[in-house]
Amino acid sequence: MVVKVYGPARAACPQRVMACLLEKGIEFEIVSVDLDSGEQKKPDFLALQPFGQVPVVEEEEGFRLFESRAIIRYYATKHADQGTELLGSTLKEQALVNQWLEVEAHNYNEPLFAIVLQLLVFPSMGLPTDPAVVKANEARLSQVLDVYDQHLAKNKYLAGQFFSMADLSHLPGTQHLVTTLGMSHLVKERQHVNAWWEDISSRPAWKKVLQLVPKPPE
Ligand SMILES: N[C@@H](CCC(=O)N[C@@H](CS)C(=O)NCC(=O)O)C(=O)O
Repeated sequence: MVVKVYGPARAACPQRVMACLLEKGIEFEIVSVDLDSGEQKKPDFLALQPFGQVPVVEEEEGFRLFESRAIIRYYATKHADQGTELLGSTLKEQALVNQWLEVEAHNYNEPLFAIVLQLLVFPSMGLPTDPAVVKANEARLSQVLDVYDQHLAKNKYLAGQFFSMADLSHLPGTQHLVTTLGMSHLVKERQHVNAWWEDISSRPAWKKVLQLVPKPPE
């Protein structure tokens, strides 16, 4: 089975899916969607994803799914017996994995995405950024990371002592935070968050995702 992943490899949400497929050892091909020209809002793509966003995955027999976190849950479950175990092995572990996946989607990603919009998306569209919005969301994210730091002082990974899709889901956003957003201090100044980030970002699957991102022209 070769899974088609619609989305540029540089975009965070498709990267979440690619990291999962690589951890699970599932073969995939990237079908590029040109977000800069708005291809995702054109009828052909809207037929795949009615909200006009990437990623979408498509299996050979035609099954399609969108929403990156739904996709990683699906493949972690469908292929539970191959590759890295991402779900947790008991009901309680699975509940904790889902809890932290929700925390990532809401508490963590929301302020982070607001900063991405201000510092990356708006400038690329020629729109002004609002430093007050950046500052307010940096403060929100900082408070979230304080909670993470306390939690990770007692737990190697978010759901306990095992790497899971909850940790994996943080990879694309945190990569932006420490590189393109220039906010690596938010990670580095927190001992336990920093150790966790060093650990999860050095996983071979994540390194491979980063290798798939086309380099910007010199
Ligand atoms: N909740 C969705 C969010 C999807 C999303 O925001 N995708 C972005 C790329 S990371 C996108 O398609 N941006 C272009 C647009 O919204 O027009 C998911 O996790 O899949």
